[in-house]
Amino acid sequence: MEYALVNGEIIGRSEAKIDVEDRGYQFGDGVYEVIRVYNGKLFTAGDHLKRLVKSADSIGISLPYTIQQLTEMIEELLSKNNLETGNIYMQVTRGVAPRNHVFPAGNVPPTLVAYTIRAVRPLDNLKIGVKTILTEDIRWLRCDIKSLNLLANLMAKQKASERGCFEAIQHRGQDVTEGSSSNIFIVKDGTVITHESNNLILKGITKDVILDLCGKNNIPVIERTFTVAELDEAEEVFLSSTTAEVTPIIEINGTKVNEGVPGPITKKLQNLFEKEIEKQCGVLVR
Ligand code: DCS
Repeated sequence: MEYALVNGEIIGRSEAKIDVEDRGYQFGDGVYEVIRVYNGKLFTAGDHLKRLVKSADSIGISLPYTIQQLTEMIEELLSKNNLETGNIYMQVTRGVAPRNHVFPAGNVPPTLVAYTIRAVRPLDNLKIGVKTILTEDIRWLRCDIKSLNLLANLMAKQKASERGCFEAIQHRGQDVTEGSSSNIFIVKDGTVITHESNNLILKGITKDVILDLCGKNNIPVIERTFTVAELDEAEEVFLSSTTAEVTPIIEINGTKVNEGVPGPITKKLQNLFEKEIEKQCGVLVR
């Protein structure tokens, strides 16, 4: 039997019920996280939970649990579900109230839901790389909040999928922002470049691990906005996310990057990233 966490209680997943007037369901009025699990252990969970609290705070939802309590609850969930390799999906909404755009008055408790998803590592993508398209970023101006409102991201990803591609790289005018569900990196003159973490992108936990790994391993790195022209001319391009790790990008809008093979700096970072996973979660089965 699979279990889910609903408002602090672990119950059978099929018993979990959400009210039709839950504001997450009606308005997308909430925030979420996806946390990776390797060898039955949480990877970078503290950072994800901190970001969850920060996202919630920034839309005026205060979580009735500490990070310690949240950690204990999801650890219990993954052990009850015997999750070895996969993801924990977690979301918090502003709770249940009669439908009204205005936030409910009084002490409406937020709804907290978490469940587990079995998912092996994307080994083919990691080895071969993925194809992408470019698309205009039509999202709002608070992309730093991990909001449940993902329509623009879904539309971008769907467009990529219909063209046989894995990801859509978004740009605002001439500036590249991020993927529909990932951060984007280029390598130019041997330097790794990725968009600075401001309101236009999500400050990826994987991105931060990569920046840290670059720093510790003498790989030149800079956080700054880069243009579509720089993307087109890049020596290497890769994306990062909790589920995609460090994935090489080998094609953009039908044009090959680095002759269609993962580049040396991307491969080095993949290696360092795997070592980081192993440091936190134990040896990976390859
Ligand atoms: N940018 C966007 C828009 C994202 O949705 C994500 C992650 C990222 C960047 C990368 O952030 P992390 O490194 O912290 O994962 N999206 C999650 C999602 O919706 N599914 O998997 C990861």
